[in-house]
Amino acid sequence: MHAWPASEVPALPGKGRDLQIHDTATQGTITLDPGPVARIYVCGITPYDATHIGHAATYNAFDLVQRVWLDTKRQVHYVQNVTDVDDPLLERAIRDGHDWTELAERETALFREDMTALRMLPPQHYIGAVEAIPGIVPLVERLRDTGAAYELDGDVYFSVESDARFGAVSNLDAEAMRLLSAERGGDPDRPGKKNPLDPMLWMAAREGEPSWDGGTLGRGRPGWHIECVAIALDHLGMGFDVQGGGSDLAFPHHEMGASHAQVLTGEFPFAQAYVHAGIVALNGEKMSKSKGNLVFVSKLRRDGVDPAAIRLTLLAHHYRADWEWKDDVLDTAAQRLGRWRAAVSRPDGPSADALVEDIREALANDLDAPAALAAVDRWAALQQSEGGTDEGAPGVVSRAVDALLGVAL
Ligand code: 5CA
Ligand code: ZN
Repeated sequence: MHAWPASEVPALPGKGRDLQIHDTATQGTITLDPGPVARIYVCGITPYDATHIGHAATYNAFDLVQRVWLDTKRQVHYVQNVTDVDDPLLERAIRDGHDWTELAERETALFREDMTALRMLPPQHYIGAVEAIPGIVPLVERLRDTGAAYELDGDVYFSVESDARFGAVSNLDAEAMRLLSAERGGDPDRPGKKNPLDPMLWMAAREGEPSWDGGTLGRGRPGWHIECVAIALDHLGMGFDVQGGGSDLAFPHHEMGASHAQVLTGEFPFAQAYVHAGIVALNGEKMSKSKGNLVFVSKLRRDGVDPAAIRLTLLAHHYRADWEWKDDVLDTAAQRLGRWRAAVSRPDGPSADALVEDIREALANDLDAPAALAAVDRWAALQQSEGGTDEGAPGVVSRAVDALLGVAL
């Protein structure tokens, strides 16, 4: 699949410092130490509805991770998937009388437009589940052949007991895992499973549903977790720096993915850090396609909202916080954008050297975007009240806000 066009990242004087980030697995802040090429996998959308603000907030967090790395003069190798075949997509296509492939293509195209408008850096590899199937099948066969997976009425399940480290990503107790498994695509109540938590790796072909050649597995389609594992191992390999997604992916998705990969390769860890963004709500409930309480990025754009204001709204919330979308969050961001644009449009201003370091420091400290915005606010206020004589300053601020926060002034 193709991704979307990259917006330019302006070069800044000096160099940023290494990223410290909260890791769900160790439940603490760790300093990442990527090589010259930092590696990140971010779980992509299931394209049965348009990009909403919750998605955008999560992708904003991982865009910041990359901007911090780029500012340390590293390259970034970024991989993202598209879950372009899965139960919710097929159910929605049937409900609306659409062809599921057309629905997936249409919503993925819209997602690309939204990401471009929001200046999110594109992945180098943007891979659909369907195109990953030839790589998934041998992994499932290998898990089955080594006894880490078993068949149940033609479907193939991963045995969580094959991984001594199972549970170490999300740190949940058995009861919490069981509840979340039922809520998030698992089938803990299906009779015949070795462990209720065991997730499906390969689903045998169902009447009326799409299916693919699965070699010795028979026709069918892949489970959700093995999809991301196959794509990540193919393009990044074990031990990549960051596995990212919203906090609803910690369990079961990232837990199962780590187990699949660790059992497959005998290596540890799958990812150095498991990083999870908070959940955006609307009217007191998680914004979600299944509930339908959504604010779409594309709708806001059609209504004439500046994408930079949408991005500033996301940045105004710490990525780990759960927050609620309200009408005034966008007004506040639009006003801030107006103040910043006025401040950088003057020919000179107060020195920006300290500001660039403040933004760098804020972001390197567990992506504290609100602190970065506060620093720019202070510079803009000083520009407004006292001005300054540094002729390069407005340009430096403009470039720093673009390079580090993805906002074009
Ligand atoms: N295709 C899978 C990942 S492999 C999936 O979860 N797709 S999704 O479309 O449901 O979500 C895409 C990303 O947006 C995930 O990281 C998810 O955690 C995040 N996300 C979904 N809803 C919200 C929300 N309300 N707030 C914050 N992030 C969200
Ligand atoms: Zn995923």
